[in-house]
Amino acid sequence: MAEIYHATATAPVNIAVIKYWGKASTKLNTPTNSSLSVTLSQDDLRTITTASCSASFDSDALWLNGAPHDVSNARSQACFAELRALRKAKEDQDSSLPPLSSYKLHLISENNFPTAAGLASSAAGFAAFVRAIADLYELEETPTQLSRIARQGSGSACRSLFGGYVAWEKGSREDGYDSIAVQVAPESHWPTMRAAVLVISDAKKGVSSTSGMQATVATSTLFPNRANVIVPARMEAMKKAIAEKDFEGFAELTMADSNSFHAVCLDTIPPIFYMNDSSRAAVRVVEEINRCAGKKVAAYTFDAGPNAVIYYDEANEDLILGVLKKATDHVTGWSDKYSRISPKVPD
Ligand code: 2P0
Repeated sequence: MAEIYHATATAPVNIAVIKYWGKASTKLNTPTNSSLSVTLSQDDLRTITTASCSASFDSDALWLNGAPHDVSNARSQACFAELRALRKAKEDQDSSLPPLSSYKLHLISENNFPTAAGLASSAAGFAAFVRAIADLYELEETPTQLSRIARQGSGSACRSLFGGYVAWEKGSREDGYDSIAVQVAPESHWPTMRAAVLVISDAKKGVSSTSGMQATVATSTLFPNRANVIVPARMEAMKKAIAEKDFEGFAELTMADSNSFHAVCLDTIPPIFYMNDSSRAAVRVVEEINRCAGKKVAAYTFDAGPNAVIYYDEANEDLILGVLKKATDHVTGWSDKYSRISPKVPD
């Protein structure tokens, strides 16, 4: 029986505070604008993936939460090809290495997301996919170098190779080589940041991110201003707010950018609705918390679905979670479950 080589890796979920929405190149999976996210704790939300390879395997294969998944798509194939090329270069330099680059790969992947979380999993999924194969191949590439590969699997995945506060710089090269993720600050820089995930629906989203963003780029008249003017300025302002641990600045930018993203979705033809009445109730509750506090102590953000992620500082936890808990009794459509998630991950 041929030897089986394997390695296991985990990757966390990230939630963007400056949103990625729009592709410059669908082939390279490069974005129209840079984005910035906070990585959540692996204790709460993560994908764990075991990659194995062997001369005895017949084909590349992936099992996700126990079910077989197709890997013939261009995105998975791009990740396999790039990682194999890096391994092959190592083997060419050192003939004592086993020829893993020529073996088929098997991937077994599990999410530990709370069943009703309804959170996007492609970011953690492709980050763990790339990390596990890189570990199996004993690649020495840095997380930023690997982010270039994960980006081709799913854009937001490039940010899940880091903990803390992470920017995906859109890059300017034709070949996408400089469209990569970098850590803006480690988690330890601002360790009191917290996030609550308010589950509104765990249903699969109606419009996929990929088709939604392509429709927005093609039809929204608001979109060019967002991508070319608004977001570049917000990226700089957000990096400054994080550097200075300025929660009010962070909150203002986070909420404004979520609203801007959902506005360009509404401006798409036909319009895309990710937020619903229960999402909007969450916005009103956060606005009310901030009004009563006399300053911004909570910041909502919504991705391509109705669930709210609410960032706050640990110092205000009792206030924020207390109000959210009370509100869940009155707002139709909110699950009584919400997760308090710490963005703490090892750096
Ligand atoms: C983000 N989203 O920055 C934004 C905000 C959704 C809303 O990244 O086509 O699944 O795989 O590159 O990464 C979702 O898009 O899209 C996303 P693909 P992805 O987190």
